[in-house]
Amino acid sequence: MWRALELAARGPAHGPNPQVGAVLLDPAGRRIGEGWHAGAGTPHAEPAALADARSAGHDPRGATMVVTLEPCRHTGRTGPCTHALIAAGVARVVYALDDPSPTAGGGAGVLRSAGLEVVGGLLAEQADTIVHPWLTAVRRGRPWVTLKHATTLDGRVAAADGSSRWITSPAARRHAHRLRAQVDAIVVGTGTALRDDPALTARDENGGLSAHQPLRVVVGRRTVPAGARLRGLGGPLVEVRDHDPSAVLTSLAEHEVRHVLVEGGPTVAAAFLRAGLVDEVHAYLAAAYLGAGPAAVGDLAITSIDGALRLTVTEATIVGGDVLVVARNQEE
Ligand code: AOF
Ligand code: ZN
Repeated sequence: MWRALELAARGPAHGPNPQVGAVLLDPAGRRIGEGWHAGAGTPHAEPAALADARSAGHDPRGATMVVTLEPCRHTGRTGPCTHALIAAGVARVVYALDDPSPTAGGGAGVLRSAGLEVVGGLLAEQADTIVHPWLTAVRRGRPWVTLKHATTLDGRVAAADGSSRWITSPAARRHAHRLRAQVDAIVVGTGTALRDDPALTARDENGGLSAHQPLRVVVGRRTVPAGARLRGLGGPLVEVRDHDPSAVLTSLAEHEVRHVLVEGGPTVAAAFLRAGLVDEVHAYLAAAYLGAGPAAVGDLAITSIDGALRLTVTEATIVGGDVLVVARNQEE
C-alpha cells in the first residue's frame, strides 16, 4: 500500500478525479504490475496495473490488487473497475479508502458478491492526506476551498498609497504558483481584478506557463475590461455576478471543480470566511511592517475576542525569507 500511495502521487492533483495508485501481487506476494490514474478520461489505476502485468507476461488470475481507493462500480468516462477485476480472475482486493461518490462508490460489495476477498481501510489515514480535498468535495457536494493571502507581519496587503507589489519574496510567489497549478479554479473579486490587473495564470519555476491552467473566476458586479490581463493567456474566464460564496461554489461544482483557490481581495475573503466556506488558509507572511493600509480580510462582524474565528495550524515553513502558515478550519 505504501508503494500504491507513491504511485497515486504521480497523477495530477487537479481535475475532477482523485489520485489513485495500485499494485498487483501474484499469489506468492511478488509484485507483477503497477498502475496509477493519470486524470479524467484515462484508465483507472486498477486496469492500468492489470495491463502492466499482462504486458510483462504475467497472468492476473488469483492475484491480489492493492489499491488506494475502493474500486469503482460505475461506468463513467471509463468502465467499472469491479468488472475488470472480476473478469481478470483477481482473488483479493485490499484498498485504503471507501469511495464516497454515489455512483462509483460501493464497489467492495459488488466484488464480495462475486466471491472476491475484500479488505478496506489499510493505511486509510495516509491515503486521506493525499486526496483530502477531493474526498471532502465529493462528500459535501461542493469544492474544497483554500484561501490564500500574502501580508506584512501586521496583516496588511497594501500600503496607505495603495501600492502592493511585492510584499513577499519571489521565492514565496513561485511557491504560491505551484498551488495554482494544483487547483481547478482561482477566485478573485472584481475589485482585485480591476485594481491589480492580475493574469491569474499558473507559472513554473522559469516563469513559463504550467501545463494545467485553472479556471479563472471573477465574482462581483463590475465588468472586467476588454484590455485586462485576465482576458489574455491562461485558463477559461468565468464571470459570476452573484457575490454569495455558496452560489459561486454551487456554480463551480457544476463545472466539476473540486478545489478552489480564493486569492482576494479582502471583501471576497471576508465573504467566504463569514459563510464558513473556507477549509484551509495559506497565509504568507513577510517580516515587514506597514503600520497603515488595508488588511487581508474585511469585516467579519466579530466584535469580541470570544468570537474570533480560530483555525488549526497544520504547517509553518520558511519560504525564501517569508513564512507560510497553513491552517485548517474546523471540520464536521
Ligand atoms: C479515478 N481513478 O483510479 C479510480 C477512480 O469518470 P470516470 O470513469 O473516470 O470515474 C471517476 C470516478 O471513479 C472517480 O470520481 C472515483 O469515484 C472513481 N474511482 N477514479 O479517477 C481511479 N479508481
Ligand atoms: Zn475505476
